[in-house]
Amino acid sequence: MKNDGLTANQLKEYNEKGYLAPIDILSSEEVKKIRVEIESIEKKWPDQINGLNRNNIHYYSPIFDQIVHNSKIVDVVENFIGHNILSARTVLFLKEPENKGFISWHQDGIYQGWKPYNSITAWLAITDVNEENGCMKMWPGSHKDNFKKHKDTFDEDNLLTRGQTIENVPAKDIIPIILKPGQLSIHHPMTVHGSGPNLSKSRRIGFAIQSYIGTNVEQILGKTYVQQVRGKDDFKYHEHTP
Ligand SMILES: O=C(O)CCC(=O)C(=O)O
Repeated sequence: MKNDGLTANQLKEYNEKGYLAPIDILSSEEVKKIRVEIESIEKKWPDQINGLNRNNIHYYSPIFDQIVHNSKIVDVVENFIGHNILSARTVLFLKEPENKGFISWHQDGIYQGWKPYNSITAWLAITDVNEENGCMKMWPGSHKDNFKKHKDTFDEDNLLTRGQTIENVPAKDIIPIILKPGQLSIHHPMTVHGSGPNLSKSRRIGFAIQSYIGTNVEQILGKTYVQQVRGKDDFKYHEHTP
């Protein structure tokens, strides 16, 4: 799928299913540089991108900052949330080889505290991402049905903080999001999704911008730090970081 402006069918697909993938963004050379950057950060500061430190790598790594501001990604996002765009936090989702870590079924928007739901999560594959290594899986159309009850399980292999999960997700409807390095998937804040463990012998790495939000979006649960990505912020609801 080429990202030279989304087609009417792609726009329709996102609106109907609550996600869109794959979208070509980075070349293999660009992806190689990101792998080198991750490995060099890990060498210099071994605990820097573990656990909670997987958050907001774009604040200290220029390469990740460039991804957040990548015009191809922002062009895609603009189709859905308008021209005045902020980025909130980012997460480097790194699953080590043969690791039990998984992400239970959830909707991003329920905990983000943003209203209106004018936001979108963008997830960039840094490695091949497939069913064996724990790709994301989506429940198409689930974004149309409001928020669902999340049960806290505190499962130790669950990479979500409270192991929160939606029960009774219909297995027959689930679609795996298979991506090549440099490809993007995007999803709506109410789309139910999750991901399985990495059963392969290599790392599975994805970089999620969680999320891009329209400047008209307010925070009702806590505080959001943002960067201006495109357009201007006439609302000034959030604290801007450099
Ligand atoms: O990387 C994963 O496996 C899941 C990521 C996710 O749930 C998200 O970006 O919303």
